[in-house]
Amino acid sequence: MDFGIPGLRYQANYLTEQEQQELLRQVDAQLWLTELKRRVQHYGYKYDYRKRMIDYSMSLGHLPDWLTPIAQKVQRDGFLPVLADQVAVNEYFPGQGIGAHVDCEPCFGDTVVSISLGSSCVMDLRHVENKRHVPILLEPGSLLMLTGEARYRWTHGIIGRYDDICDGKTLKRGRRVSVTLRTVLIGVP
Ligand SMILES: O=C(O)CCC(=O)C(=O)O
Repeated sequence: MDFGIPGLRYQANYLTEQEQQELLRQVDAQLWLTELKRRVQHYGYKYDYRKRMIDYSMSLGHLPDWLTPIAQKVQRDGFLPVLADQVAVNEYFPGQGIGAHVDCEPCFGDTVVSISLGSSCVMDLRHVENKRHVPILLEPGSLLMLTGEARYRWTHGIIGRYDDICDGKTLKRGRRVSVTLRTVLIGVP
């Protein structure tokens, strides 16, 4: 699907039903961090949301075995040029969202990939200068890739709502879990 945003790719049904269920099962077997309003998990490196930074002291080691196949698949399918070394899992219950932001520029590489599990939701993309707004329905099992202009010149965010209106239909939100894969940029210590 073409949303007219250079550097954005949306791939519906990137994961099969079975792959989605298995990934969600693994996510739900792990510990959650509760420092934000929504629960998160970090792998590879912890990310400091307040300072918007990452350094070597935040290394958590290699990605766990259960995440490696999905990181390899994303690289193999050409959505990330190298293997992701940082993964953030976000959990959203109906009413929860994430503020509009551009992923930390000095922290993460040129390409960011997010896989949706559970419920659908609408993500809002907004051009940082001309404020053009493009809502995108993220369906379960889909993959969103942001690179270049989409990564740096557009914010992305999710309004904390209980339902989304899409093509005139009201879509009730359920629990959504996203798995965001990135590469960390760190200068030589
Ligand atoms: O939930 C998502 O798909 C996006 C997550 C995100 O933007 C982030 O972790 O920075």
